[in-house]
Formats: sequence, C-alpha cells, structure tokens
Amino acid sequence: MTNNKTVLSWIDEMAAMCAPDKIVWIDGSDEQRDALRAEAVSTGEMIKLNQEKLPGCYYHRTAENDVARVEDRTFICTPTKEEAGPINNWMDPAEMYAKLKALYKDSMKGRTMYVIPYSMGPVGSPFSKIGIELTDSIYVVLNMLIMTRVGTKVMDVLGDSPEFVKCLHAKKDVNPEERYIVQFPQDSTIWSVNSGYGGNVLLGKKCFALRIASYLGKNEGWMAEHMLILGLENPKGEVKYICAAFPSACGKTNLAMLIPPKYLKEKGYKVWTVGDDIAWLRIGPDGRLYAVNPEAGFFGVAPGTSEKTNYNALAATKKNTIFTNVAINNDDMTVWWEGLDKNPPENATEWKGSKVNGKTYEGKLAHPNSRFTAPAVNCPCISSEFENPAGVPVSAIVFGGRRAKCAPLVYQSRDWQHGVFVGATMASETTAAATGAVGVVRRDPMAMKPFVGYNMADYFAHWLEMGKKIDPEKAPKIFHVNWFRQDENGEFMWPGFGDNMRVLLWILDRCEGKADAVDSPIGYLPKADDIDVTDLDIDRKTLESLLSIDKDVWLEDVANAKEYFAQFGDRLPVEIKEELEKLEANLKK
Ligand code: GTP
Ligand code: SPV
Ligand code: MN
Repeated sequence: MTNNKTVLSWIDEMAAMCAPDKIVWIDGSDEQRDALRAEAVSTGEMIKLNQEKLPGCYYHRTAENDVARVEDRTFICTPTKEEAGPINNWMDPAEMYAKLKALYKDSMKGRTMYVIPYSMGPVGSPFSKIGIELTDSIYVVLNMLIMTRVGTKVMDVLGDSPEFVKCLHAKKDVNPEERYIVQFPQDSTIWSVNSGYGGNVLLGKKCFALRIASYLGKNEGWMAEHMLILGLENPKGEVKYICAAFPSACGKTNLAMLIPPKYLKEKGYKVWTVGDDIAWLRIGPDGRLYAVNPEAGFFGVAPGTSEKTNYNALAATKKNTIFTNVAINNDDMTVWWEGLDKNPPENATEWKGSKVNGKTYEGKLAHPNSRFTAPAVNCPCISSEFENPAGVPVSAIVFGGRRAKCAPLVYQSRDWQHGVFVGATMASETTAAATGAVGVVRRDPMAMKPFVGYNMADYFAHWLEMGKKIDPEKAPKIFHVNWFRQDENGEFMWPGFGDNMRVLLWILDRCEGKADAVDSPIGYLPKADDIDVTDLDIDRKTLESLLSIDKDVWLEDVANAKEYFAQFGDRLPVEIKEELEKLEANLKK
C-alpha cells in the first residue's frame, strides 16, 4: 500500500517486537470488512445480531475487568514531569518504553497484526491529521472502520511524509495489573497494552484526537477539545454553530442530536449534528474560530438512549453498528439496555454473558458504560457540513457538568478571559465512563482532565493565547450550563434532553445581543422570563431556583478551586488567579 520508508521501518520494528504470525493492511474496502466480521463471528469475538432488524450489526463483550477508560493507568510521558504537569500520570519515556517493550515482546505470536491507516478529520483537509494503528484485535479494526476514515486513500495523502501518529495496541491477556495507555507527545507515539475496550484501544479517539492533538495544537496554534459541535437552524434557515464541553457521560451525544420541543419544531427550528465528542478548532482566514469533528462515527453511551431521549442516536444504531457490553434479547437476537424501554427481554443474556430472565433480574442487564459504535452517516440529523474540510464557524462555546447544587441552569461569562476561567473551574460528579467511584465531585477543567496531553496550566495559557488571536468582534461567547441540578429529594429540577433547546436559544440570543440578562457575582444570568417555557410543565419557583446561586455553596467551591489551582504553582496564568480573586470578592460583596 505504500513505499513510505518511515512507515515501513516502523512497522518492521514493531513487528519484530510483537512477533505476529502475519501482517494485514486494512484498505477500507467493504469486502475486507465483511471478511473480518465473518472471522470475528467464527472465533466468537463478535456475535452476529438479527440481520433483518439490525443489518450489519454485531455484538461484542469485553472482559469484566475491562469496561471503561483506566485513568490511573494512563500516562503522559514527556521528557520532564513538569511538561506533563501535576494532574497527569508521568514516567520517564525511556523507562516507560523499556517497561512496555517487555510486555509487547512476542505478544502477537499466533496472531495477526492489522495495520490501520486512518485520518482524523476529512481526508486531506488542512485540519486533519493521519495516524496508523497496529493492533491484534479485529474488534478494534471494525470499530476504527466506523470511528475514523480508513484505508488506501489515507496512505495516498500521507505519501512519503514521516508525519503520522504511531499507534500500537496489543490486547495481550487483558491483565488489569499490567494495563497501560501511554502517550509520548514528543514522539507522536501511543502505546496501549492489556485492554480491549473503547477509549483504551481505539487510539484515534481520546489518545490521539485529544491527548496527542492537544499537544500538537499548543505548538501549532490550534485546539483539540472534548466538545460536541451542533448547528442550530432558525425558521429563517440560518444556522449558528455551538461547541459544548461536558465531561464523559454528561450529555454531549444527547445535546448534539437534540430534537426541539414540539412548538419550536413547528416554528421551524432544527438541530444538526456535526460532532458528539471531539472538536478540533482553528482560526480561519477571516479571524473567526472554526470547528471540525475529527471522527467519523459515534461511540455513544447506550443506557438511557431511547426513542424519547435521543431518537436520532437510536436511529443511527439500526445498521452497521457494533454494540459493546449491552444485553442481548435471545428471542430475536436484538439488543437491550436500561432506559431503552420498559420491556426488558425475558430471555436475555446480560452483559457479563449469563442467561437470565430480564423481567426479574435484579442486576443491570447492560453495563452502565455499555456503548454503541455507529457510523455518523446513519444519523438522521447529520449536518450537511459534516465533511466540510474548512469546518463550521463557532458562535458560542458552552461548558457544563453534573452539579447537584452549585451551578445554575445557565450563565454567561463576561468576556473571553472570564470564559476561560469558567472552563478552568469546571467540576462534575464522576460517571461510569472511567473506572473508579461514581458520583464524586472532581475538578475537570474544560472536561479535559483525563485528556490533556501536557501541563494543564500551560493549557489554560494556550486558551488565553488563542483568545488574543481571534478577531474580538467575531469571538465566540462563552457560557456554562448545568442540566443536573437537584432538589432536596435528589430529583433533577430541569427536564433536560430536548428541552435544553430552550437554553440554547437564550445562548444564541445573547450572542446576537437580543436577550436580556442580570449581572451577578458569577456572570450574566437569564431572568426567569427570558427562558421560553411554552408547553413546559415547570413552576415559576423551580425555574427561579434553577437560575439562582447560593453564595455559601459558591464560596465553598471557590475555596476548593483555589486549592486545586495551587498545585500548578507559578505556572498558573495570572489571569486565572485574578479571575478567581474577582469572583471571591463579588461573592463576598
Ligand atoms: P461520552 O461519550 O462518555 O463522552 O458521554 P456524553 O457526554 O456524550 O454523554 P451522553 O449524551 O451519552 O449522556 C450520558 C448520560 O447522561 C445518559 O445516560 C443520558 O441519558 C444522560 N443525559 C444526557 N442529557 C441529559 C439531560 O439533559 N438531563 C439528564 N437528566 N440526563 C441527561
Ligand atoms: C469518554 O469516556 O469520554 C468517551 C468514551 O467518549 S471513550 O472512548 O471510552 O473515552
Ligand atoms: Mn467523551
């Protein structure tokens, strides 16, 4: 497929270490994909689902100990610890390479090494970057074929260039004690071993498109962010684009594919999906910020996805989709998960593989982090700009997380610097997307805590720097939202999902200077009258409470943020410190 000397000698070196029986290049053809599907079914790696109801759909179950990203086993191996910063795991690159080489040695004996050339972003776009993943897992190959643009066309664009990200994955024996997800930013290299799950092994996603790409972006003057991209079309047919950063399992896929409430739909409002997880942002020739989705598919959380909550995501999973760790309905070989409907299959296989009666089973039939891998082209609301190599112009940036008490439904930052501070002070309750405790509040700046490929303090500085380069007249306005505020009984106060559109409309109105706001200690808050609640069953008191802030809770949060920022020492940009002091003073006024 190529004469590229850098590529060929790197593959030789990796093959000498891993010792596969054979090497197979992935060309991106349907024939090869179909043959791999058949092979995976014959070995039991994948299960064929009902091909009438779910054409091209397959099922995969991972090891019980291997169901989410492993943040404590994820490393950023820069030459010095300072470059990786205080919140990333770090090890000296030479030491890490030596440790991993021992693990990779002969790990592919008796197995095939697949070579996957892939493009993050439309093939050949100036936004795009190329990676090559070597893996011994057909599951990884089939997922990468959905999540990225793969094959000969990518090698044609690469030509003789040595500029590609070198990704190596060996499933080995999925031993959690020896599992490593390692980024070497200076070498554009990613090594993953002993996992077979999602973000740990689909190396184009979090490892490349966020960790390595954030490092490249810092050096090259662009940004890689954990953000969805959506286009909101008004009844006049004008489309405005919004990027939103929420931590894992906090609602990006849902917001990206939102269906407006009935009365807004009837007026002619529509939402178009450009991306649901990652955005690469560059300043265009006109001084505006533009966004591209580097991915080609959705690796979405299954539980909670239903016709009602996310019709578009569900529709996207009806063909050529891989389901991981959901439950199987053995009567008709379809899939089920909590929240799909109120009718769990009687004749079920739960995610760990036991046959159970789903109607009476007490445990979860699907793992809380079970996922679908669906091609973006399947999505009924995929944007016509999805393949636009120049990206879409960004009007607003939205940060958000799960905050039971602190953050109001929505507020706007005063300017770019304050907006960067709002992103930097983000916090959220942890979810099942990563191993570890669920529901614990942790600071997660810009939803990038697990994904920043260098020192987080320098990342804040890069955000501030980017703000200076964007034409101030055209700079996106920055907001914060919280769909997850709870009342005294622990119930969500805001209906969420499609009704989040009501908040997006206030956001876009603010961008155009059309909506009112009240100045508060934390930024601009909407007045209760400014959120359109037509047809919505919400009382005035609840709405007012959603838009209010409790100063004592906020002062506690300020103290927590101050402690958090202290770990960055002198590297923390003074602007962030100034904003924190301003916020504290405002709250004490
Ligand atoms: P990653 O793929 O891990 O990055 O997750 P994500 O940010 O795309 O989250 P996703 O949209 O998959 O939602 C995760 C969970 O949050 C699902 O169980 C959803 O049902 C739930 N959720 C999403 N939006 C809302 C909302 O507006 N309100 C409430 N209460 N729950 C929501
Ligand atoms: C996330 O955890 O943010 C995901 C899923 O999008 S994974 O690809 O596993 O990182
Ligand atoms: Mn994500």
